[in-house]
Amino acid sequence: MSGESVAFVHASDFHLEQPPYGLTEIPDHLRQILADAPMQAAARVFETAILEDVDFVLLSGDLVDPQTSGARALAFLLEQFELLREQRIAVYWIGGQLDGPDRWPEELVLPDNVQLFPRGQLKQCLFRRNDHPVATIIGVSSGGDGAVDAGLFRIEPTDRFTVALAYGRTEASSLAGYKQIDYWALGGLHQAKTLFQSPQTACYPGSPQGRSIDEPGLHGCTLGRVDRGRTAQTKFIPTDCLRWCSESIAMPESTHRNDLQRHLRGRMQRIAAEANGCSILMAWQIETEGALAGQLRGGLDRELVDWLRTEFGRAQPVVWTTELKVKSSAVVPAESYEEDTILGDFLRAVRQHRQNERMPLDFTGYLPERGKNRALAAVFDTGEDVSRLGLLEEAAALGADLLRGEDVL
Ligand SMILES: [Mn+2]
Repeated sequence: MSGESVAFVHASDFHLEQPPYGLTEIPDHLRQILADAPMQAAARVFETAILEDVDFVLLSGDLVDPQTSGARALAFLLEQFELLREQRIAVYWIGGQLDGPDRWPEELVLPDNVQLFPRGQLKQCLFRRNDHPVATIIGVSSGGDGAVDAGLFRIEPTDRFTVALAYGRTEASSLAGYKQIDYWALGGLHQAKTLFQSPQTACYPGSPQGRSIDEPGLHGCTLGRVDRGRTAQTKFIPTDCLRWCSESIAMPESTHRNDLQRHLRGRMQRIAAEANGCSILMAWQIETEGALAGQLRGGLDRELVDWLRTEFGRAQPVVWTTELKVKSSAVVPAESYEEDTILGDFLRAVRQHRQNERMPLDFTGYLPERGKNRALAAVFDTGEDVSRLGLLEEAAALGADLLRGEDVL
């Protein structure tokens, strides 16, 4: 490609059908922000492409589930593609789990600047400038099994800058042998991840908008430029309008609540200053023992959440506290497990669940009738051992706090 420069934006996993989730309470002033966040973030991706005057946009799957998103999201995508067409920006799009070519409604005709790649077999496109081929773009929509089939990407070597669009899990070692491919535009991960960089690059840009506390921190897209040779210089561009954060602070057990508040205020001021206009959803964890742990579990936690929300939750930028949890390492004393009390019964039940991993944690009995077979039930379906053990540990500590001193039934 000797001397030709190329610029592009790479993004994936818009998930326009999925609003942010996992908040137990949603204040009125955040409703609209939450509802609009996925589309706003995607709009910023396209804005970036136009402002940076790129040649093409690479979209690596899971932009939208056409079956559940509703018409607004589909109309939005078409509108954005049209804006890019007006600017003569090409779009190369591979389908992921949700947005394969067979799932896109036939009657919604894509503008002619958009190339949606087929499933199952690699397709090769040439990006031309003034009729002169400048870059090769190859890609394939996901076969649905969630992994990149690297074997599909063998092509004849050329001297042009070459991009491969692929969706799903993969590793650096699976892609490193493909010397012909300069930039792997990967999709399917919601957190950004670079597998390798320079001279060749393989990266997942992540979703432009985090959806829950499991997708914390900055979200955005990747801006790439190739000036000389075939190596892309990349830059992460934040696009999220709502950011999930969590912080943990350790406090000695003798800490007075005023000192804890002063500490929290200082951290919140710093978080607000660094938010850069983005709304922040903040989860706190206080690591402490003894007296302070007792006070927090006994209602101070709720008071602090209310105070943090009043002080920072309605300011500009919004820093909304989603939760404040207490974590103490103090173990429940061994003799409590042998007590002939309600606490003893409770702790023995917890211990049984801890020792026998196959014993299901069945919470369905505590769910309202309507939630039993639905989304709410899925939340309690604890698949991972890590969360199971953590949950049981927390249950034991909470039980020891609340049940101590109760007699036998
Ligand atoms: Mn996804």
